[in-house]
Amino acid sequence: MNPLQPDKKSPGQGVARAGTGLIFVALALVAALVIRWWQLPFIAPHLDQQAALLPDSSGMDGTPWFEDVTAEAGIGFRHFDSATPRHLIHETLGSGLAWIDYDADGWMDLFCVQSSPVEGDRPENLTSKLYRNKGDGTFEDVSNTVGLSKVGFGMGAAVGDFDNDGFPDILVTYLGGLALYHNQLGKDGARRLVDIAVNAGLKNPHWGTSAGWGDVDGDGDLDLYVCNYCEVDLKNYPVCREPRTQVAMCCPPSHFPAVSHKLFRNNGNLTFTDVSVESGIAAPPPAPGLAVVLVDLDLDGKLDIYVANDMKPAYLFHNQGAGRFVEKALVSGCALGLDGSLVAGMGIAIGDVDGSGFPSVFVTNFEKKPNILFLNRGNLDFRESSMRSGLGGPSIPFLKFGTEFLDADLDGNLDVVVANGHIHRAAKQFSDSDYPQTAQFFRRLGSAKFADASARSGPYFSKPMVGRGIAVADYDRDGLPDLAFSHVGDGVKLLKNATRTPNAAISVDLIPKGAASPCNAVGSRIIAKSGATKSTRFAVGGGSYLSGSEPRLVLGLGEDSKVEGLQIVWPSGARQDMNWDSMKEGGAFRIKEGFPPESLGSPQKSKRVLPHK
Ligand SMILES: [Ca+2]
Ligand SMILES: [Ca+2]
Ligand SMILES: [Ca+2]
Ligand SMILES: [Ca+2]
Repeated sequence: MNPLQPDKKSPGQGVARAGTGLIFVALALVAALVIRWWQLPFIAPHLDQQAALLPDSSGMDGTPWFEDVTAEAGIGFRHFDSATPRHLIHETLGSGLAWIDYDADGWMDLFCVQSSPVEGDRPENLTSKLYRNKGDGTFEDVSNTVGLSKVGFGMGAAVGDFDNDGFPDILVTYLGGLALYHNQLGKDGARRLVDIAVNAGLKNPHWGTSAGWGDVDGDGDLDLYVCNYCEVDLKNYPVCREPRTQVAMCCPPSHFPAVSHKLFRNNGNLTFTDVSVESGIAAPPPAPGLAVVLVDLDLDGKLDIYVANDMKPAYLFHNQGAGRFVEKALVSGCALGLDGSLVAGMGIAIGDVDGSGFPSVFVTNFEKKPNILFLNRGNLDFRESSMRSGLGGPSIPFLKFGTEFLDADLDGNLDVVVANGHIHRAAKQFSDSDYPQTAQFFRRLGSAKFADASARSGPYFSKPMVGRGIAVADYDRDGLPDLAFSHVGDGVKLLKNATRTPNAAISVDLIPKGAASPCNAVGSRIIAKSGATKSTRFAVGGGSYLSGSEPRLVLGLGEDSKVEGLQIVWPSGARQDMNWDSMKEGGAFRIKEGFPPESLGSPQKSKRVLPHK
């Protein structure tokens, strides 16, 4: 039949055929719905559905709420933007920040890493900055007093008391070198941060990014891991363009060779030895590393190292004892992301999110790909749970960097915060995303289940910025953990946690035998038992992206604490049961290994000011 000829069949037949068509459409719809329904448990709930799971409020009923207090706190740091028409890959990675109580007065001070032009002269005023916490909600710039005069293309910061004198020291990574700021007492009685990297034998002529401290050989002092990104020859820098639009952009790291990362053993006499080769760190294929965490992943008492690499398999360095490592990420199921795809690993957070007592690993990822949650089942067996957990789906449109777990409302469940921002300044010209992006806050609802609560966590989370680093600390000591973010070419932001909650918390500074600072508790953990369930907090080295959080461990007790007992596991493996009755009202404590807790006072709930309307 000629399809153009009018249909000669009766109108009745036409109706019947139309009816059949409708039935087909209806059947297809039903089938689609059935498939959709069948898939539902495997699909992250839509944003609105997730919001519906949360109490309806803006921090008024105890849901987490953060206020930007940067200006009134006096944090005036602004990151130098190294952008040039060359679109160098360096120009987009940003710099980090770290909390350090450099004067050991109990108030966390803030160290902000500064960048510079990638090539050519470096203006003298581009030093990193240290802001001393005055204890009244404000900070003062003490960069000159402590002697921060070094300029360079600064990347990451890691805090540790490597000489065990009770005063935290700080390692800063640069393009082409390291600074090791040894915290010393000046003649005038004030603290000085003196760069001793050269005399200490810390040599890394590569492009260091994130770094982390931890005692990997069990001799009582902190050793140092430094990630290296890639080796770029600035004289022969290629031109990279977005394939479809030909818009110029920075080249991906795959254009450049990578080098092995560095492990430095602390010799205990203010010097270090490069043990990258003999430790096994240099054994796997070199990869562009962006984040590292030192944590005992299998709880065998020896500190392991997990490294997020950019579009290369992650490293899991399993500690065999005496600081010798075997790389096991692939066989452990934590090297690759969804469906075995490569992860553009940017940042790492560690936490027990399912009450298993094991540290699970959360890794941030590129845009159009989800953040990855690896649930830790013990014995180095990881299960990828990105979409099921609710952390994956809502993250897909964003390009993700720094991240931390924190119990923002002290309900006993770890929440997650993530900094976002594209790497391409012209992203808008070839993508449906933009260079500045909004950060995200995920609230934990149950065992390894989270909901995107960004829209109701404070104004910062709806303001697009080029986010990179995140560091957590309770800077005002009201018991609620606060946040600091770094951004490319923009100010650092200090976010005060202004959640209205009567929840109490235990916060502990752990000081292992032979150590003098809680910075050296890496490898310790506290376990709160309530009935058959337990809740664990881990002291880790490194984490986030180019940034360092305070070493204090916070355990929220919720409205109706069911905690029955608290046990500390020290890096030595020694277990110490605490007298729970002396701690059950909450508060801040210093616990030295083998001794009962010393109270540092109750968190000042009265300081939980409630400025939000
Ligand atoms: Ca301080
Ligand atoms: Ca020190
Ligand atoms: Ca050591
Ligand atoms: Ca606080």
